[in-house]
Amino acid sequence: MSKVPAWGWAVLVVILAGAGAAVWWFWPGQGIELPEDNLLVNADFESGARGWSYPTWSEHWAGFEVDRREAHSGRRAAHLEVRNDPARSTLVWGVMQELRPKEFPHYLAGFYRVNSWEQGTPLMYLQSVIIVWRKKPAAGMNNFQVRFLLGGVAFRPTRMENVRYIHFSKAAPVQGQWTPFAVDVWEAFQSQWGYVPPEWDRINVFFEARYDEREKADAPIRAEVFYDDLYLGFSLPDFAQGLVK
Ligand SMILES: [Ca+2]
Repeated sequence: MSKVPAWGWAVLVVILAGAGAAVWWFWPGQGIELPEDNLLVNADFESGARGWSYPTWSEHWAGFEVDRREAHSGRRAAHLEVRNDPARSTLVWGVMQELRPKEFPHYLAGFYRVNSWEQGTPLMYLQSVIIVWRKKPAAGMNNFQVRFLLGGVAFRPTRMENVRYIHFSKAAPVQGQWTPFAVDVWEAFQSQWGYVPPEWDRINVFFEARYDEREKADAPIRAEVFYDDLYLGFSLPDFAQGLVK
């Protein structure tokens, strides 16, 4: 039986480590496991924009890209390139899905990443929004919402009858790293509206970067924002343990 020299084992270890790294790099969706009951389609953006949209009819919306600039899992993430538009005092970048689940989702979670953040105006922030569309309008409202503030603003950005806010963070967004967030949607609707919605026509969920009420004299705005591995469902993802607001 021939004896393998020590350098032989060292070479083998280097080869196996390289192969492992290659698998990690090329295998889509690596890096995170989201619960299987996720209501969101293509939550890791590895299938591009499939399942995601935004309110194209709204003059306040600028949309999104899915690209390979950054990725929390796999190779792709939603990319929001926030830029000042002098013609619009309010502008939103983001991704949206429209859902008709049988039960009201319990947890919302995911990851954002901010690579630059030049806050040229006070109301510039990240948020996730859940809109519940009623089957029939009540109290003059055809929908009611909870908006989860993820960073950039320490107070309520707007005052609208059908909107309530929960702060996940009042600080400026964390820069240069993927940052997890998680909220208890049932608790949010219970505390803000007095009940967990028992029925709905449909539910919209948004993940946004935006500015509001920008004055023409305000400093320029620039930000690079990414979202990846988003979750809306009935289980608390492993990464979200201890994070929930
Ligand atoms: Ca991804």
